[in-house]
Amino acid sequence: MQRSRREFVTTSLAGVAGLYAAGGITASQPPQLAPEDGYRLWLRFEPLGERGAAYRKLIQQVVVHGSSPTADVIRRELTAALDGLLGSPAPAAQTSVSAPAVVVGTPKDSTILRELRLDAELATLGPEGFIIRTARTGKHPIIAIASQADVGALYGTYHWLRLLQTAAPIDTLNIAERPKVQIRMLNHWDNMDGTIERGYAGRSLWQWKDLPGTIDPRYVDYARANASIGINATAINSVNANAIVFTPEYLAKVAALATMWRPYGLRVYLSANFASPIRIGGLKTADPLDPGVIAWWKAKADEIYKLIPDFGGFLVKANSEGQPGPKDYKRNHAEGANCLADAVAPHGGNVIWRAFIYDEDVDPDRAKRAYIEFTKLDGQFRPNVLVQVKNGAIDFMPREPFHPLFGALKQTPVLAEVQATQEYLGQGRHLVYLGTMWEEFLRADTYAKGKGSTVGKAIEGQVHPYRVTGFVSVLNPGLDRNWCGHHFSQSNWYASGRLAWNPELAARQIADEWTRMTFGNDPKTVDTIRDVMMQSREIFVNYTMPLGLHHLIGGNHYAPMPENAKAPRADWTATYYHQASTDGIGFDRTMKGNQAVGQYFPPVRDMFDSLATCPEEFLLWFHRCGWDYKTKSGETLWNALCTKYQNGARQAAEIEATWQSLAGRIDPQRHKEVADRLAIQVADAAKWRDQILQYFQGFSKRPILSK
Ligand code: GCW
Repeated sequence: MQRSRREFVTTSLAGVAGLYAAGGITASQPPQLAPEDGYRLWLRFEPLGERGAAYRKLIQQVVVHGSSPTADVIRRELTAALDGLLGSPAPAAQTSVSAPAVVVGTPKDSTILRELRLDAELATLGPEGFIIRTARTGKHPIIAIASQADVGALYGTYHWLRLLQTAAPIDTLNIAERPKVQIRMLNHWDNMDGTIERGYAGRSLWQWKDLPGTIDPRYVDYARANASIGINATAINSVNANAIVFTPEYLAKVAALATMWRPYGLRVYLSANFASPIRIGGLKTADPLDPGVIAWWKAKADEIYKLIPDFGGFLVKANSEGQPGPKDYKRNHAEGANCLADAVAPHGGNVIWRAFIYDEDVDPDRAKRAYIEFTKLDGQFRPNVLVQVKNGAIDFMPREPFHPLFGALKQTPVLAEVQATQEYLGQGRHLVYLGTMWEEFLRADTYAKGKGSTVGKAIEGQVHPYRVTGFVSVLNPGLDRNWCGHHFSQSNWYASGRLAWNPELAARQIADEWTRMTFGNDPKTVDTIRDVMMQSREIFVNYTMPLGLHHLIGGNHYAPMPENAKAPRADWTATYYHQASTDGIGFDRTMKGNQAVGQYFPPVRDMFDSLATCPEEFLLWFHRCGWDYKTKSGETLWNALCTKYQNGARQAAEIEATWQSLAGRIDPQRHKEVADRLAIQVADAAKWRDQILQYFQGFSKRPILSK
C-alpha cells in the first residue's frame, strides 16, 4: 500500500494540530502524539506552534520565479511544507510581492532577485550553490533564495526549510553555500530480482516489472529526500552487477527513473558488469583492448545517452570477489577503466572504478593490497576515471584507520565510499549513528602535503587538485514503510548527504538537525536523542571490536564469530585478523612486522608504528601485544579488553533506559519500534561480550574481570 506523494508532505496535518483542533485535548494535558510510521523521513513539516506564528509574520507570501520542472518542484515543496509548518494553509505561490515574502529563483527569471545584484557572488557559488538573504523589495521585507540555476534554488529552498524545521531564527539571514564536493552519490546494492545485498529494510524500491509504465510515487519521495540533503547522483543497481540492466528493455525502465529524477537534480549511474560484451553482447571476449569490445562499449554508451542525456556513467567492481575484470585478460585496472571511460567521454560521462580489490597474489595482508595496485597505476587513468576508495582498507569495520590511498593518488581523483547500510554495525537492529565515525575519518590527517591534509580536504580536491570530486554512501533502503528498517538508520542517510555537501560539517550539528526534523524541537527530546546518537558508535565498538580488533564475524556479518577459521579464503575468516594465541593478540603491521604502516605518509606511519603514539583505538590493528601489555589506563591488555566489553554491554542497556525516558514525548509507534529493537541490541551486546571474552579467555587463560 503506497501513499501518494501529496500525502507524504501533508500527513503532518493529521499531527498535533489536528488533534488539538479535534477538541479532545486541552492545553494542560500532555498531547497524545499521533502515531508515525517514519515514511516521511526528516521531511515531516509538523506544525511549529508559537514559533510558526512568529515565522508567519515574515512569510505572508511565497513567490517562486521560473517555469522549469525544477521551479515547479520548488513551488510544490514550499507550499506543502509551509502548510504543515505554519499550521494552516500557506499563502498560494504568487509572482509579485505585496507583503513580506519569501522569493525564490534565479536572477535570470526574477526581476526582484535581479535588482539585488547578486550575480557576481552567485557566479562564485556555481549552479548548485545559493544565497539566502534578508532584503527588501519596494516597501516589503523579503527573504531572497537565489541561485544561478534552478537546482541551486531548490537546494536553497530545502536549506531554508531546514532552518524553519529546526526552529532557527530567520529574521536576519545572510547565507552563502556551495557544495564542497561535486559528485554526491548513493550506491544501492539492489539486484535485478528485487533482492538487496546487505539490505535490511525489505525488497528493492525499484519495481522493474512495472517500469516504465507504472511510476511508484515512492520514487518521487526518494528524489525529494535526496534533493533535500544535496545528493545529486545515484547508482541504482548492485556493484555485483547483472548485465541485463544494459538490455534495451531495462534501459527504458532506467530512463523512466532518470526522467522523473531530473527536476530534483539527481543523475543516474549504472553499475557495469565488466563481462557485459559477452553476457549480453554475444562477443567471445571482454578484453578491454579488443577492438570489438571497445566498439561494443561505445555503442552501448551511445544507446544509453540517447535515452538518458545526462547519464552519469558507469560504476565498476572488477576483479573483486569473483567479479569479472581486466585481469581476466592480463590487462591492468587502468586499461579496463579506460576502455569504458573512452565510451562515455564524448557524452561527458564518468567511470567510477572501485578500489575494493584484494587479490591474494598481491600481498599476504588484505589491508595492503589495493594501495599496492593503485599507486602503481596513478597517472595511467583517463581524466574521466575516478577511483572509489572505502574509508578503511579492510571493509566497513566498526572502526578502521583511514585507507592509505587517501592522499596517495596525485593524478587520479579519489572518491570516498562510506557505508550507511550498517552491514557490520548492527544492520537494521542496532541504533548506531555513523556521523561520528565519518567525522573521525574525514578529519584524519593524511599528511600527504604536510599537516592539515585531512581526508576531507583530499576528497574536496584541496590536497591534490582533482578534476572531479566525489563522496559516495552505500545506502540500501527498501520497501519497509520507514525505508531503512531502523528509524535511526535514516540518520545515516541524512548524515551521508550532509557530509557529501560539506565534509567539514560536525557530526553533532548533523545529529541535532536530524533529531529536530525527525522527532521535533522539544528540548529534552532533542538533547537526549542527540546525545544517544553521539555516543552510539563508540558503544557499538566497545561491545563488538574495541582496541583495534576487526572482522570478528562470519556468516552474515552480524553476530560474533571470533572462532571463524574456515572460509573459502583466509581473509574471510576472523582468526586471520585477530591472531590470538597464548602469547597475545593482534596483527603486527608495524615496520618490524608486515610494514603496512609504511603505506602512510611518514608522520602518520611513525605515529601508528610506535606503541607509545599509536592511538589505543587502533592498538591491535597495528600491533601484536602480550596479554599483560600495560595499556594507557594502567590495566593489562586482557583486563582492558574485559573492561571495554563490560562497558559496551552496560552502555547499550543505558541507551535502552534513556529511550524509555522519552515515552510520551515521541509518538507511540516510533517509540515502540525503536524500543523493540533496543531490546534486541541490549541482548546482542551481552552476547558479544560473553562470547568474545570466553573465546579469548581460552588463549589468555586469565580470569574475566567482571564489573
Ligand atoms: O562489504 C562487502 C560486502 C559485500 C559487498 C562488498 C563490496 C557488494 O560484504 O556484500 O558486495 O563488500 O563492497 O563490493
